[in-house]
Order: sequence, then C-alpha cells, then structure tokens
Amino acid sequence: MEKEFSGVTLECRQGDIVNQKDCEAVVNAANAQLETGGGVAGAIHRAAGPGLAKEASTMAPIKPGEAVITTGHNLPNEYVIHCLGPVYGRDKPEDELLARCYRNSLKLAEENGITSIAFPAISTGVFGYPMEEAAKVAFATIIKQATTLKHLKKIRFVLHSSKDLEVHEKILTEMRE
Ligand code: AR6
Repeated sequence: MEKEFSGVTLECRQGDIVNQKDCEAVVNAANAQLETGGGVAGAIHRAAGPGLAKEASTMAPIKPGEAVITTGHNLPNEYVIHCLGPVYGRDKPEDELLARCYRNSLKLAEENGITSIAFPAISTGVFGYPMEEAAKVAFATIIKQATTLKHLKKIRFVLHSSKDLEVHEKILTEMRE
C-alpha cells in the first residue's frame, strides 16, 4: 500500500532490502562497527561486496540514533545509509533513539539530493523492538519531517514477512498528517 503526506509517498512492501532496484538509497540496520552481521546488515554486506565494509570502517563506530552514508558498491542502489538502532530495553529512551535514526537518515538523504529511499524496520530483529511500536515511531517521525523534504519524494518500507507488512499497513492506515 502507499499513502501521501505533504507530497511525499510512503509505501509498504514485502520483500528483501537488497532487491530495491528503483530506490536510489537503501538503509542498513547496522551495528556500531558498521561490519557485516545478521539480518539486514548481513544481507546488505553480502550483496554489496567487501568494498562496503572497507568504506564504512572509516566512519565507525557510531552511536544509537546516528547515521552515516556510503556508496552502494555492488548493490543496485547508489547509496547505503547505515544507522544504529537502539537495543530495546537497553538504549534509552528507545523511542527517541529510534526516531533519531529516521530523522538522521532523511537528513543525509536530503543533503545528498536523494529522491527515493528504502528502509527496513530498524531495531525490530536482533535488537528486539516490538514491531507495532517501532512502526508508529517510524511513521510519525517521517510524516512530521515530510514538509521539509525537497528532494526525497518516495520513502519505502521493506518488510520481510507478510505479518510485518500487515502490522505496518495497519499503522500507516491510521496515520494522519
Ligand atoms: N530485507 C528486509 N528486512 C529484513 C531482511 C532483509 N534482507 N533481513 C531481516 N529483515 P535486524 P536490528 C528484517 O536484526 O534489529 C545485525 O546482526 C527483520 O525481520 O537486521 O536493527 C546487525 O549486525 C527485522 O524485522 O536489525 C546488528 O548487530 C528487521 O529487518 C543488529 O543485527 C531488522 O532486523 C541490528 O539489529
């Protein structure tokens, strides 16, 4: 499904973050060292090749809520924005730290003139953030920032399972400007 906020299209799709050919940038749910790992980070580094870890290592470590940008190497995307989500129950306040991931990613995208971006559901895997709560924070943060976006016109959420897609679609349906 998709919904428009202040001229910005917010989409939810089921799929794999490494297969978003029509997005200029993809977001990595990274670790502090910006190394390969499990989940999204593992998939992104495998698909991008070793050049990604090499480029990213010069910017590590990052703190929860922070984001950095690299090129896409062997991915079909020009850029990768790496952000470190909060570990649920450890890094507090987790909602603010998660919101910061989205704000900082959008800021980097704008600074680089990026027009389309795909996000995974940051922190909802290994880091344990409940899916529904995370979706509310993510959408509310993006919608609040939508009026400030000049370049970025398409923001996609790529959910791994049909259940995660359902949760996101339900929350997005309820969201107002
Ligand atoms: N495409 C889209 N979504 C995916 C994919 C994929 N290929 N793989 C997993 N997901 P996670 P986190 C979903 O664990 O919670 C890593 O090991 C997954 O189902 O990737 O921020 C890093 O190295 C979940 O809903 O990220 C860090 O140490 C969501 O993406 C740590 O995990 C995020 O899951 C980061 O943990």
